Amino acid sequence: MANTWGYGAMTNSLGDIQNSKAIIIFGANPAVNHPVGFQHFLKAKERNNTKIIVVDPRYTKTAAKADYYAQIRPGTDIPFMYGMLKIIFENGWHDKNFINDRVYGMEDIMKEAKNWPIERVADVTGVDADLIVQITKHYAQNTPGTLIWAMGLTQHTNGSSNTRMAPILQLALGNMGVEGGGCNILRGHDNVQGATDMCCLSHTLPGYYGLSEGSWKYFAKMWNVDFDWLQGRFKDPSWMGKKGFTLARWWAGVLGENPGEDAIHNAGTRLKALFVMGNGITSTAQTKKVKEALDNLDLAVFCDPFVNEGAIITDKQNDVYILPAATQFETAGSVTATNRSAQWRTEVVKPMYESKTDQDIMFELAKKLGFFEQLTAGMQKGKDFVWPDDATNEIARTIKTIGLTGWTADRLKKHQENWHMFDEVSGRGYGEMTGEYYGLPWPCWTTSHSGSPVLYNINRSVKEGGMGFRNRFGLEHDGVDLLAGKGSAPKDSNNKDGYPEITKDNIEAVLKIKLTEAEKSKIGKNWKVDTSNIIAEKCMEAGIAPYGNAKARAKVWTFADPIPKHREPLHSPRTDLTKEYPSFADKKDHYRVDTRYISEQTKQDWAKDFPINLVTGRLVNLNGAGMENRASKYLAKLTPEMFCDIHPDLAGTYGIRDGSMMWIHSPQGTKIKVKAHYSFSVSNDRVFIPIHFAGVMEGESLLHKYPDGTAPYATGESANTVTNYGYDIVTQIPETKGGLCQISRA
Ligand SMILES: Nc1nc2c(c(=O)[nH]1)N[C@H]1C(S)=C(S)[C@@H](COP(=O)(O)OP(=O)(O)OC[C@H]3O[C@@H](n4cnc5c(=O)[nH]c(N)nc54)[C@H](O)[C@@H]3O)O[C@H]1N2
Ligand SMILES: Nc1nc2c(c(=O)[nH]1)N[C@H]1C(S)=C(S)[C@@H](COP(=O)(O)OP(=O)(O)OC[C@H]3O[C@@H](n4cnc5c(=O)[nH]c(N)nc54)[C@H](O)[C@@H]3O)O[C@H]1N2
Ligand SMILES: [Mo]
Repeated sequence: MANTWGYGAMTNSLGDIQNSKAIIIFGANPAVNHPVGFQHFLKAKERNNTKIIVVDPRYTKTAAKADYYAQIRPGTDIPFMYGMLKIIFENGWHDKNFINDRVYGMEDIMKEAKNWPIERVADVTGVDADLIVQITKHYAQNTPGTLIWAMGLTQHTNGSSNTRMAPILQLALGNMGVEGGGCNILRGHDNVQGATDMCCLSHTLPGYYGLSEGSWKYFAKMWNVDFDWLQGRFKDPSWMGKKGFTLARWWAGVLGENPGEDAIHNAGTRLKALFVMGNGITSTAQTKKVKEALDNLDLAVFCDPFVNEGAIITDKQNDVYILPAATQFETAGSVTATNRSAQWRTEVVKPMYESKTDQDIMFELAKKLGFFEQLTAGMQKGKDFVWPDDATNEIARTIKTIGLTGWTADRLKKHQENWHMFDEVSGRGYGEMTGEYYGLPWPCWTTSHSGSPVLYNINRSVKEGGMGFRNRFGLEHDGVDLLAGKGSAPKDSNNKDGYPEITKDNIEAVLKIKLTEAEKSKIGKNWKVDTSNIIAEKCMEAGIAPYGNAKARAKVWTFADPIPKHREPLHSPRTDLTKEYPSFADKKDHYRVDTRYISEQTKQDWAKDFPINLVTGRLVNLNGAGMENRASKYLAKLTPEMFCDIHPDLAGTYGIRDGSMMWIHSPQGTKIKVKAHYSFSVSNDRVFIPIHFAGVMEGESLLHKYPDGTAPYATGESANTVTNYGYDIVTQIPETKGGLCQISRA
């Protein structure tokens, strides 16, 4: 499914959490959203007495299993982590050798941490100073500790800073590259990691190759198509290198042709058609804008096993199509799990009734549009390709950046057939599978490589999954060496120190080898485009990671904030703090749409009219936009209607009774009508609403719009009708975890 809201990948794995001495969770609720994976957390607790720390604005089911729980104000995780770092640095609990040898820019973090004395952190985050001290002490003194995050960190205007801050905390403690440590980011959808790696994104090619002409040419070669033909598909060559619209704001592409708010930069044209494959659409922030955009399309197509509620919320009458897509059980192929490991799937049943698999729908479309031949030319046998094997093998041949060379269809199938031959904690294979880790977690550098269960682990040889940090941003910056320090290369390496990424020109010097003339004539320019695989093979023999051995960057000099800085959400309940910690400057042409930051934040005193924090999140019985599960009688029955968790004290102030209806009003002037659920899981300055409902819009039922017999068992207002404007400065993820609202009796 083409959904890429998650950010990053697990450095370790779910099983490896059993090796952790401490677990700290920021903005994730695995007891509800990853209940199978959560068993590993509980096993760590039972077996090793591992303590669980939960930082979340509401008391969740995960918090109920925690030893320490901090009820943080939404959008203030950076101050919380700087508060921890200040205590860590002052007590000398940081890992000085690790920082010295393997981290760039930590001095700047130390400097910024000084600005966060505990009283200030307590004031900004709303968490007691004593509790922060206790949490820090426990976490710093019980290593290795693992740091978990999910959507509570990413869905903010400064979400990308959050997701840099968390690894910095781990780097400071030397918690990276070790079993039981790492940043374990709990990914979302089934195969969302695979969708990200294949770059169902608008700003990169598959495997995170950039949009440079060099990358396009490499892909043209691997896809077996003419570069000029590819380039000819764009209005002019310059558009080939530009980022596209994002899922979060495609609607602006339809509406934004008029200059003003959300003005677009799209080669002088608006978007006219929308093709949706595996997204619920009502899950997009600002659903009323989404509706307006749907209404204004020339053509809307939804490929979905269920009635996509995008087709329900629109008033568009003509040229709206729902194509019956088959489900995952009716197709086969490789998918990628949250820990970077692959899984092969077999078809359980043939596509039922008139449904077709997603790939067949895409093939049919490509035929009608006249480029089926080019679309499939990369698969070895051209027209007679075998699906999905040849597609998987094409990926293995092409994607070097994250090391998918070893992911051939045959190897992945063998792993599927031998599930029982792997250890649940380490992923290590037995018997016939000896020498391989389950699912060959990437990077899997060659067709005989073991896979890499723990990223950045220098205590293993590269052949067995060891590696340093990637050398990606040059050899030095401002005179500071960016390569890893002396003696900090992976085990059993020809080269004991830091080294650059491997190229045709430096391979002999770095690996301390001699290539034959025949090898020299075949080898590619660098490890990322070496289709001969000679670089990777030679690297394995020499114990060298093809991508180099560098320092992790705590400072990213090209970002708006080179080191993570606290910035209040666009709509913050603390107007006093928005002056001290203002948002970013407005950003023109951010994925083709002008995006407001400071101008929105300062437009008015939002907190005066909208004094309550709006927190959104998930329920265990429903998924995403929810149609899939609300169409199930039994799952729908568990939460038959849309509701709002509200503290009785807050509800009382507004005269809202438990079980009565209430309105939630947003700063954009939208509103939803939902049932009040009294709950002590939220404090009296915030409310919580689940994201899984649709079928009611601003108090009005849309039930009459479902095709006969397709209405789900539960309908309700979409949370996203009232989630606020606000988009991450790097990724454009909506600020769906940091808005404001006002409430009233209905
Ligand atoms: N049952 C079920 N499971 C799912 C899904 C589902 O819909 N239903 N969806 C899947 C998908 S796509 C994803 S991405 C994952 C998401 O998994 P999670 O990220 O765990 O999901 P959420 O419940 O959206 O958010 C997690 C927590 O973040 C908290 N939070 C909100 N704002 C902040 C903040 O500013 N700081 C901090 N520290 N916490 C904050 C919320 O209160 C919430 O408890 O779940 C996956 N699993
Ligand atoms: N306010 C707020 N909004 C959020 C979030 C939040 O925390 N708060 N979370 C965000 C996140 S992380 C995510 S991932 C999104 C989730 O939002 P969506 O991605 O919209 O969620 P799903 O309901 O899982 O959508 C998947 C759709 O694909 C269909 N489908 C299932 N299997 C197949 C298949 O094999 N082929 C095809 N073609 N279709 C299939 C389903 O029927 C469904 O309609 O919501 C985002 N929106
Ligand atoms: Mo997600």
